[in-house]
Amino acid sequence: MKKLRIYFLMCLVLLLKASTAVFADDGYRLWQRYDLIKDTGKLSNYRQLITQVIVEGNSPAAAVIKKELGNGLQGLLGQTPESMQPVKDNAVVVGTTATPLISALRLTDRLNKVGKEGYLILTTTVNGKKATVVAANTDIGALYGAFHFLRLLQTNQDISKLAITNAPKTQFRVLNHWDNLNRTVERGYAGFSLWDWHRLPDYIDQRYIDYARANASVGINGTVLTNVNANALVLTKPYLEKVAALADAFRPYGLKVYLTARFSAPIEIGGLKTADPLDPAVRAWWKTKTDEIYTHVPDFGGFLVKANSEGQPGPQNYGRNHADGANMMADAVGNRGIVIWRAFVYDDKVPDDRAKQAVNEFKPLDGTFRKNVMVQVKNGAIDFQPREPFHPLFGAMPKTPLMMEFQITQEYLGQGTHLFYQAPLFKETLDADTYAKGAGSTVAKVVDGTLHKYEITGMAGVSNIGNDRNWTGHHFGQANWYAFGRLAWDHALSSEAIADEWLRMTFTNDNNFLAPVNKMMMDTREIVVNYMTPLGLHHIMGWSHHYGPGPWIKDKQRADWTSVYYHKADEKGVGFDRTASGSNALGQYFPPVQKKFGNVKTCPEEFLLWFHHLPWDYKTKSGRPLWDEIVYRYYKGAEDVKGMQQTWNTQQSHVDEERFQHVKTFLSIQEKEARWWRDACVLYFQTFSKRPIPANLPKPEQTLEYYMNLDPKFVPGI
Ligand code: BDP
Repeated sequence: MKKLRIYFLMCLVLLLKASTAVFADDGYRLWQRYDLIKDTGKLSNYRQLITQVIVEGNSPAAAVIKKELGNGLQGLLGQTPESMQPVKDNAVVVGTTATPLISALRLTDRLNKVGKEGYLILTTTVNGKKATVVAANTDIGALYGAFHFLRLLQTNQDISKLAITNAPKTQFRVLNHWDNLNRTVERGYAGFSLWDWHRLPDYIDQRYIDYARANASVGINGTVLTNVNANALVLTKPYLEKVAALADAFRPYGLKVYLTARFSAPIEIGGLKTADPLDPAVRAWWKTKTDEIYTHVPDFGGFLVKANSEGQPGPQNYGRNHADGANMMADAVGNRGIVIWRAFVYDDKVPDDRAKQAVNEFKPLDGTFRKNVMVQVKNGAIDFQPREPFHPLFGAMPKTPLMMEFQITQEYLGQGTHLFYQAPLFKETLDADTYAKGAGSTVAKVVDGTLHKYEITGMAGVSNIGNDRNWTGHHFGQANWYAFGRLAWDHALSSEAIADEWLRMTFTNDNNFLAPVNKMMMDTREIVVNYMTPLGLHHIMGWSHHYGPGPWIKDKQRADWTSVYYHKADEKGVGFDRTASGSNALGQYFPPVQKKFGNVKTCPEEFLLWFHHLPWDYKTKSGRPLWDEIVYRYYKGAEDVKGMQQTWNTQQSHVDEERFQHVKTFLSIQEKEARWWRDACVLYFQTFSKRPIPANLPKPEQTLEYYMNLDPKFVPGI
């Protein structure tokens, strides 16, 4: 009897475990969840409008569309629409100009406007039957259209009268993985690299497919597999075979593979004595190597190169310039692909202002690059800070296509554990006006090619993806991957709209959840800036790993790797004078921008200390003296994280337990670390200002010495 009871108890435990497993959600499915639509009205409406799905074509991409729509609709509608012809009423027909049903619709004029990757989604008739049509010029366009259609259902939109014309605004929409061949990820906070080089090429992890699906669903069409601090080994035959296996897995999803090229590869793996880009043997080596790559990967995207930056080899080692280096590789690639040459350069001599170096080196080269070269420029001139003014190169190179580089991974934004929704940061840069051709010459117009009529255009995002089960470490990190893809496709989308889509697909369509959580996401930008680097402060994080505060960092081998170089705090005041009386980095912008940022009265307060060194008693817009304003912002930032926690805590009923607790725990880390930033920075700057922390604010929890002595070990990402 006793035995029986134990047996029953054990069964009960197992049953309970199984049922929580069903309801728990580890976030693996990202925004592609395809759970049964909860709103019963919508559900029955969708079921009526989608009784049949016909995907035309036999290509691998068409097979992917069939599978995705099959799984998606089965999940969302709870029933599988039939797929056999002839067309009946309430069909969804997906195809291209090359497939019979779609070509018979004579959509050529409209399709001519959407290019290779665009699509139409129309409520119309096919063979006299009422239908929803997803039409494109290519299979990949149709795939993007199919994902858009699924998104309409996932976000509970009206699909009864569709007339959508959609095409990407930039051509190359690329993730940059800073993944090393040993699977560590530079500045990666979500586990190890997805690429299991050791098991490749034989073992194709399902993750590769799901990665490609997720990218295709937001229109990302390229992936640089390896770190910009490159290892030449990836260009050797055994690795190229592995690269080819990944490229084969990604191809049906329209995702092309790119590699980083180490400039000294001809020496390291080619046995040459030099890597001089004007040396015929070096040029021949790159040509042969590139041809070899194309035998493995016929649609290889091209190379991404970091040269003469942070100790990486480059053409300057041989007295040549960036164009000499880029053009050599561009010639090797020819019309098969592109070379993306990074403008993130600075040498190791003490510079007058690191912010100026890219313009100094690249602007004179405008017009000297081959047609298939893009220069990839970080959003700001220093390095992915919580807030930076737009990079002065945008607008300054009318004859060279400039590709935007954003950092999706949160190196300077709380790394793996802080909730920071990046779309507002991306948008701030894209919407900034360069005045290159008068008012309205936004960075977005430079990047999408409309301002200077660039022939090729692109946007890159440094990936935040690793082998953590939920891909990005923080569940909300997924939103940044998503937002990058959506903005690379269409930079005119608003941050709120992107957050809304993502939240609906990732969590729920319930408005009681959407409104407060969307607001929380939107607020994170300002909150993080406040508790890390308010009022234009920048580059004051921990040494090398860049984790936590480190405004005291000084006396390192390079001045521009220290914090004191950037904040320049002294007894008189704080901030980097980049006006004509200082480094005059401001002189690199067009005159209206110079004028605006150069005058303390018109300089937006968020960039104040980026451009100006100001006395501690300088009166800020709030009426508070600068010192008090800095303190106020640090405290406000830290306090606002508590508000985020409160918002999240009220959402428990809308979120599965696993993700709810995960986010909750990470928010408590963020809250703790926001206080760490606040207290460490305020105490440090106080040693210069010699002013009190207003009495109504809580005292810092520890001494400055305590914070300065913190020395976290094995921080991920280095
Ligand atoms: C900095 C990172 C470093 C990268 C470098 C780059 O700290 O790890 O290698 O940028 O973009 O932000 O090349």
